[in-house]
Amino acid sequence: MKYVIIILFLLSFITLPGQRTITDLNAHWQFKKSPINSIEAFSKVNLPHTYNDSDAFDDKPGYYRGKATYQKILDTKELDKDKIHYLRFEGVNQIARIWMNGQQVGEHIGGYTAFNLEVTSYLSYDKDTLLVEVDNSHHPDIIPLRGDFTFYGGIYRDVCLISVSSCHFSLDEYGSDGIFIKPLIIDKKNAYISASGYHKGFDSNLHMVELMISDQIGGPVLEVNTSKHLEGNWELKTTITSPHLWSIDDPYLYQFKFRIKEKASAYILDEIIIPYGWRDIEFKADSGFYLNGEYHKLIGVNRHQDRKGYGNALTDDLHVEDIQQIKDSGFNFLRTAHYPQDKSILASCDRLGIVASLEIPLDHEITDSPAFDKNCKKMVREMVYQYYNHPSIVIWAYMNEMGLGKHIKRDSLLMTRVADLARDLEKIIREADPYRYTMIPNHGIFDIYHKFGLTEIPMIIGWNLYYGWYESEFQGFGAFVDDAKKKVPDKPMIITEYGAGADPRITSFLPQRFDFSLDWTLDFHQSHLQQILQRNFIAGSAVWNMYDFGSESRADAVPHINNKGLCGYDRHPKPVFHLYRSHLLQERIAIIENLPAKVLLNHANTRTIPVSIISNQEKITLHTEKRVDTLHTSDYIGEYSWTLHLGKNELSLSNDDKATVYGYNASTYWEENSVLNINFGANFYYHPEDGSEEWIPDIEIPVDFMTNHSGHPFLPRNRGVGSDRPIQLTNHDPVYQTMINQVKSLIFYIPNGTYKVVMHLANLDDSTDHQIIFVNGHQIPIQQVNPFMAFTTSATVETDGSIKINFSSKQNNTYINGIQIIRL
Ligand code: GCB
Ligand code: CA
Repeated sequence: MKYVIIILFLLSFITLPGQRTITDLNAHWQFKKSPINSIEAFSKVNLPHTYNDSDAFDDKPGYYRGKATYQKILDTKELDKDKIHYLRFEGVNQIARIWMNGQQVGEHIGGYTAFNLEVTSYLSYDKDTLLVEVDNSHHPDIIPLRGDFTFYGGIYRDVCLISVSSCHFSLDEYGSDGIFIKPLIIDKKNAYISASGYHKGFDSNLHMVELMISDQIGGPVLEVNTSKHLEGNWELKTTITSPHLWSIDDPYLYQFKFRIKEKASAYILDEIIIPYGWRDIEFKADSGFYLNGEYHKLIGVNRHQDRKGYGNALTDDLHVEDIQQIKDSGFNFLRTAHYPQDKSILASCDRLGIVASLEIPLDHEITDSPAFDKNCKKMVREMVYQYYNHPSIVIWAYMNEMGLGKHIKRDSLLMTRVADLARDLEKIIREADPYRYTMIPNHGIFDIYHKFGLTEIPMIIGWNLYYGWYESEFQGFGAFVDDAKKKVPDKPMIITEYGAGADPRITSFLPQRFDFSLDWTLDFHQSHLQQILQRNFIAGSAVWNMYDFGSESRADAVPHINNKGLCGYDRHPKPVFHLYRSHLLQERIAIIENLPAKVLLNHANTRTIPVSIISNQEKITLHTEKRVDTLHTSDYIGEYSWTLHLGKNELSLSNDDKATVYGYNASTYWEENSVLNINFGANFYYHPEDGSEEWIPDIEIPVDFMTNHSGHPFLPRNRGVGSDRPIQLTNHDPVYQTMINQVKSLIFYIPNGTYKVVMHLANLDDSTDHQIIFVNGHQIPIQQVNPFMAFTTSATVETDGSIKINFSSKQNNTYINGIQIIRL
């Protein structure tokens, strides 16, 4: 086996004469998480690779932000000595310094764009040692300085070696193809083609540039060529009649084959193939987005590039999978969150028909230094040049929420600086690409952006709005955008972000803001989608976010994760994902959600339970055990919340799609179950990821099953339930992040038998003092522990009809986070 691999490896370096060859360099690297000259031993890795895939998720605050070293021995014996050789790195976060055989070849700043480095003169054509020192330390001159996402370090996108003839399309233009196809005016009959670019080693007496266009199935369309060139530039112009246009529903791509040929022999010296689609785009301030003259409401998502188990080091198949899922859900718009993403993402948008917006990672903060500006300007150029030929891209954006945390008076100098930088970046983009739109996404404080001109400088204004999450009311959204529109009537508007957090493990029949329940996000998105659809001046919107993503410093229900995804960090859809599908897709969808929730019924044996049903059907029939309910939708998205009255013998609900709610009669609970988990201070059900028994919120337990004397839910914040701090020594943070305090006693009415009572504790509150707990009169020891650290203590008891737990402390600041009762 080894033998075969070596042969393949050698073969891969044997280049064809003439055309460029591209050799994959992802395999067999040596890695150490320390600087180049450290004595630490190397370990083996393959690319793409990050060194923060685990430390950005552990209990220890922070993650390694520093230098790391990658080394690879290149076997270059078979490499063509007549060619010119470039290394291409698609993404290294965030500074890369490259050495070949001990000599420094170059450096690249910025973690989200590609770069090429010529290495020809460094090669020995035998064995060459390639060393890359990567540094993801905070650097005041390199963006992002701040942001709600993890800045994973590493060579996290692909690396290859490109070998070209001495006459070739330039590889020195900001990491681009060196070819730029301009989407010139299209009328339905003609597309005017203008392609230009840079070449190296070109002699107009000997060489020519040729463009062959073929259609999607390879049929020839036209051919043009030129020998003219001016200081390394070339340009080709032609017209094509009756072009098949690129659109969302029919993303038709032509194939543009660019060649440099020897005139005399027609010998091909270099060739680049670019899939390209013609489309005409227009944003109107009043009525939104037009593609080839046809109106489209853009309904889309943001996407971050990391995924569970991988950090940001995803292979292309995983990137492409995401875009396929986005398209399959009916979305037609993508904002690549806060930075340019892998080329395979944009290639997929081209191929599948998704309109895209790209952005440089200038988020929240700037540094007042020439080096900072210089880096931002270079990144903007790299973005525009590298992604120029993607028909799916319609917007270049270049800063996000620069007014966050700023005060209109106190920070006026700083905001003026931001606006100056915005003007510079805007100018660079418009000069480099006058065929697309520009945008600045702002957060929901209108005045600070308007005052300093950030609503005037770009062609489109983006708003990131969180009404019903950081702000209290859903309806605040409509009020904000209506007001903003009145104040800036002549600019197109896009909702660049809106979203609410949901832990995939949490459901609630009484959803509240900041409880991280899946149910609250259903209410949130139902309202927002409606408000967006009602307003024609909103050209488009992008949910924050399609997927949960890593944000190391976050301490929500799932620490280190931003949970605003429609799908989880593992890409598993949450219920709210189906809400969008039901609106966007024509096909019938009916999903009943609410993870299995064990509803305890009191002795009256009836209860009202809201059930979340998502469907685009007008009528849905539900078969419960004893009856058939017909439910009617009342509006165009599909009303999704019905109320079912569970009666005595109607404890389980099912329909063709899924069974979801189970009822249990309190008086017979212990005949059918052996474990009861209660989460105190919570309004939500917690379903552990490992599939173990769910935790029922104490407020869902009927009083004839359990009574609580004087315990109050702990509500430390002005929003949500429980603590927003991560809890150490457990993965079940939602159990410990909520508690009741000042509790005197809890009484469980329970059949006679032997039970183990396990108390789950984590002190969330400074005022809570040392407490003593008695279970059926027996004192059980409680250690004094650090706050925010989970621990349990237990007692086994024989009961005669009840378990009584008494709490006492000197200052009556007793507390309990969770209790398990296990029948032995
Ligand atoms: C924002 C930011 C984004 C955050 C998001 C949130 O406005 O632009 O980076 O992740 O809010 O979830 O708070
Ligand atoms: Ca709790």
